[in-house]
Amino acid sequence: MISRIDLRGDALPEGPALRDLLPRADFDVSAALEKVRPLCEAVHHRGDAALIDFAEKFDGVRLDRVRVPAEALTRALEELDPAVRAALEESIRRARLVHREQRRTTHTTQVVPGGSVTEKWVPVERVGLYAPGGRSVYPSSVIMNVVPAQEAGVESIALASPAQAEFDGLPHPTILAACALLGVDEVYAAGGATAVAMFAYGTESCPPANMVTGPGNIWVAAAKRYFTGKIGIDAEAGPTEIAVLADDTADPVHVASDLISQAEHDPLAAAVLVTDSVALADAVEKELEPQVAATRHVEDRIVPALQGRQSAIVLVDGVDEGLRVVDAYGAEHLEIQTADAAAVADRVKNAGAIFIGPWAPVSLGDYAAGSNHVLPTGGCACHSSGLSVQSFLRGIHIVDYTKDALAEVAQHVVTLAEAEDLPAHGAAIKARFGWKVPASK
Ligand code: HSO
Ligand code: ZN
Repeated sequence: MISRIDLRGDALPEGPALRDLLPRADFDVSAALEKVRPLCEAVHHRGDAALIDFAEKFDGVRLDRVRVPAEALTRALEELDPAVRAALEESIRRARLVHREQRRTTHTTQVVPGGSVTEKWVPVERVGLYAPGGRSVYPSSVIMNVVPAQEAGVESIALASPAQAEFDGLPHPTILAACALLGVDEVYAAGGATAVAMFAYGTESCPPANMVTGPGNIWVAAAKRYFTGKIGIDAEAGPTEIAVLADDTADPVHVASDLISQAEHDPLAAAVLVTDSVALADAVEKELEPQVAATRHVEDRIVPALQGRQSAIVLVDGVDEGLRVVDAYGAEHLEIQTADAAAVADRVKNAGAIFIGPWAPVSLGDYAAGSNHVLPTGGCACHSSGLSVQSFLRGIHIVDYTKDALAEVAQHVVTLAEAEDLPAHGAAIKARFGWKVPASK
């Protein structure tokens, strides 16, 4: 069901070579880029008419408008299963608790008397959030995108999700209900790359956005790349990944169930167990069979995900070596199921989110820990973080210097300008002091 990679003894290389030995999905966004270009340009030139044609082609339903009417949002909330409503509300409440504390405050640094730099945090004005609606319909992802944007103070929030033929061309009703719960009333039935294009270019019914965030398939990732530079994006999210660093104290039933939980997302999802215990590796492998047999989405997602080259059990000599492996891998989600799990977690350098011990499975984080589940995949955790309030803020530096404060550093500025062969930069300083630059202190 799952392959093994033995990195015990001399098989564990030093340095960057380790990364090449670790399993990873093929997720070639550049190849998809050429395919999304014509879709994006059709939306640019034909606006809503193109979105309506694409919904017919890809989602099999002819829309009479792209914007979801307010009554449909109200109705979706009224008809929502009360248990689902209660769970969504609790998820929102916890996410708000965590994200509210991420707010940045304006800070002024007094560099010299009379000279200060203030960093002011300003929310992006308008964001477009994307919620997938094909293989996956994730109202939880609506929460994970909307809450940080709202807590950042974004004034204009729009959401797009694919038209569903079985719901008269509206997005999935649970997506609509989640929007209604969150107070998002601007919702569009648009899917994949064309939804990203709608936000990037704007159409008759949807004003353009400054930023697009949200998970999606390879076409969404390719469209985000197509518009990079024109609009802000969160990340080109790839297939979900879980890595578990475990020793012989871990419960194989828990480890197997957590690996399967993320394999359930996609045939390209990755499940990686890193352990120094052959007994645990054997027990987890044994445990996978009955657990996989007892769930859904087996043949189309879980089995190909576990059998794919992106998933493996990696054997190492000890927890220290395991830490080197998980740092080289940079998992989207990393569980630590070892003795002293918190201390081990503290030593991890690269991961999108870390889950400590037996009572913090990734599923908890996916829905109701309060943490965000939009996290860097494909090793991007080595340089990027997950979605947060910070993702929707811009820090603007405000420079405020008096004449004396400028005089104090004027000569240094002129010297550096000359060193860079940019005399006009120096002249902009000299002109303020009658062309005689005061000596720097
Ligand atoms: N594990 C996914 C998020 C998700 N799980 C949504 C369930 N629903 C990526 O972090
Ligand atoms: Zn998940």
